[in-house]
Amino acid sequence: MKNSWRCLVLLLGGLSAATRSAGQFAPLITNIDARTSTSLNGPWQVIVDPYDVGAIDYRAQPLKGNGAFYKNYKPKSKSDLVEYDFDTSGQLNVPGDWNTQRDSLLFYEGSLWYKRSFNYTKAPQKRVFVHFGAANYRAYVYLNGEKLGEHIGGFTPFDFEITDRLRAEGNFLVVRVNNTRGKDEVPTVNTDWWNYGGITRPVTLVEVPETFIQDYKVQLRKGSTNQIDGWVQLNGPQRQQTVSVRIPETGLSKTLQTDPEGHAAFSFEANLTLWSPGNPKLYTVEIVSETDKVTDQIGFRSISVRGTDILLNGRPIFLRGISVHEEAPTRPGRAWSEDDARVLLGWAKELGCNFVRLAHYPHNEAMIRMADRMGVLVWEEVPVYWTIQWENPETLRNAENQLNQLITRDHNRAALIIYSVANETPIGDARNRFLRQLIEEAHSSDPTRLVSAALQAVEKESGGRLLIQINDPIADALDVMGNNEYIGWYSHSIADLDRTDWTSKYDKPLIMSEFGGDALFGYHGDAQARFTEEYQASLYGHQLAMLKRIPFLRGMTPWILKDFRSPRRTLPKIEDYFNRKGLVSDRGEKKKAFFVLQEFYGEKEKSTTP
Ligand code: GCB
Repeated sequence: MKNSWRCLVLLLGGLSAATRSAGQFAPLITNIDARTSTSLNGPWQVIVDPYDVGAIDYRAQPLKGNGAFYKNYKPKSKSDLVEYDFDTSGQLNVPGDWNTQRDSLLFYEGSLWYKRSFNYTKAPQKRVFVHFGAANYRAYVYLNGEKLGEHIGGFTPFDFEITDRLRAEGNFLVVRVNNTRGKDEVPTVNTDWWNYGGITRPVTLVEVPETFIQDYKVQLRKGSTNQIDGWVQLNGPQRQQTVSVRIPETGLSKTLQTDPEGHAAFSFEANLTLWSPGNPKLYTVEIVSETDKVTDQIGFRSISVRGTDILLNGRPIFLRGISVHEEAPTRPGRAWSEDDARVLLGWAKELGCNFVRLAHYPHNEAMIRMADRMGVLVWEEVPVYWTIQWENPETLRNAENQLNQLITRDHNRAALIIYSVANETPIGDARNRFLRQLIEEAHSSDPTRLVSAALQAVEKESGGRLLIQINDPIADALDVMGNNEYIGWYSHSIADLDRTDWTSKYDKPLIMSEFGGDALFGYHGDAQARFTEEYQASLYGHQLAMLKRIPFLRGMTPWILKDFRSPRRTLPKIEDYFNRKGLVSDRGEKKKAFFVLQEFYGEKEKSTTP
């Protein structure tokens, strides 16, 4: 619980990393859709500001006067000098990345200012928050010319209270979003995905009672299939209240008393139909306080490991997965909507999946909620990717905050079974310490789920065989080992897959979290020819045969469901700034390898559980 409402909202903070100071946490309100809310989605006025002229003066000092864009100042006379105007600068849709809404912004990295006006009549004795699903990467938020605060991290939610700053008419919300990459950031400057900037997820005004239910957890106790453990957290002046937790369908109702901090923990037995991919049963759960009521749809299942097995509801399961980036299925750019989630998860199900790896950062909430409903198990991840500043305490704090914001948002989702704390990070003392801290953080913030990381193994030749061993020292702290390998693409040949054997230093389950190769949809040739569908299909065939021989393999999430944009992929006519390892093209066409994996998963499903 200790981290459940931590949120990296920097109320002070300057313009550069040097002046930034973390540490002021605003409460994160969960389950926004169940609250009284007003959407601020739609067209916003925008100003593209590559030099931050709306924020700093020519001596690089923060602007305070009317030149600061957040003032939204209008000239008072014809001699008044004002060099910006939101109203005539054009519009972009929120939510949405800016890169795919305007051709000139495709590669843009820098600041862009958003402005949206609204009227709001607040009901008496209510409080109002402005909630952002996410903005990449840094957001500076202002209401009616005054700063509300800042948020760092491109993929997690944040909110600010605006109760005392609202006017009935003519409010203007201004947000400067900056997606400049930074060496000390999470992720750092080097990735293999598009740095989509902007307010990429919904913006919502949330109205709650003066004392409201800020967050709660209602989940099965670790290892149990009939004991519900949980807690409720109130926020507001009247913290000591009687609260009840009800599951009407089961007739369950538990009454609690919150303490002076507004907190109450509970535990009770329940006879439940367990959630599983085969039967994604969700119960209506009501949390009712004296002043507030929140309703959620919650599934109950247990997830654990025993030796090299992963147990869902106490029974071994093989995770038939696929990795997914957060890109829209049928249009360019970031995904964010329920429809996007339905199509992406629909393709995964068509492939025969019971599992997805949402790489390499927290995806939007619609995705995990849809996974709950469709019965798809989920691996969630924070963007601790390749190399970051392992020695930098601010970088660690940033990663911890992103992890905790993700856990807070999703800790009631049955589909969520694994938190991954890192992807392909180089072994070393500082990195080991950094990751151990994150693993410990994930375990203590949410003991009911498993923790993993996508590692890389070491290999050697021996008597004509290629021997690969998983021996990363941080694996001893993980529940499940992830491993990425690209035999037949970046290393060795496809034929080498047939002489490869895997071992592990640890008695733990393995998920092969990546393998694959690029193919341009519709490009055909023989199975030796790079970038053809035939090469990719052959690679999958040999990979799957090799994977079958790994005795401790309990799942896989090949790379990747759909082609995705990446600035690293420059080859004309083939890549054109897309990573082509998708089983589905960027236009939704299925490649040959899709059907190779589909057949394998079909057989696997017959021979294994749920
Ligand atoms: C990896 C990375 C992933 C890349 C992929 C590739 O190992 O984890 O982010 O996109 O390889 O296609 O090279």
